[in-house]
Amino acid sequence: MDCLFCKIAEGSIPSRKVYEDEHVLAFEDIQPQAPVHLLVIPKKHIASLDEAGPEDAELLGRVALAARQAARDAGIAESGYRVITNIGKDSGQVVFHVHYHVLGGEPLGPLVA
Ligand code: IU
Repeated sequence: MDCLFCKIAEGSIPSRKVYEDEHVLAFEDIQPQAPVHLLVIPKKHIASLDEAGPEDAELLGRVALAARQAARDAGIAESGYRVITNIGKDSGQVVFHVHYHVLGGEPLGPLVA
């Protein structure tokens, strides 16, 4: 499987990790779109949220809670932050391994202007 985020999850490609447990990894986005821009991924390969099945429910809950924890650890939880996931090409998804973007550290504009 030639998947960049699988390689980051297994450690064969380095990343700036901010959270890791048995199932989930969070790391800094290489092209941050906000003062804090983290990516939170399951270590299991799932191409997008649309590809997830009922068997992934607990894992995706872990990803959501890891996003919350990473935001707290980054110091952006009190002022607020955004968690988003792109699904498919019209959304702008370019890496086909499900990931939640955690954005914050400044007031964020509306999602659609
Ligand atoms: P998207 O939702 O698939 O569009 O987001 C992919 C993100 O992955 C994007 O914000 C990139 O900056 C980020 N990224 C990264 O952090 N490290 C990489 O080596 C590559 C992309 I390629």
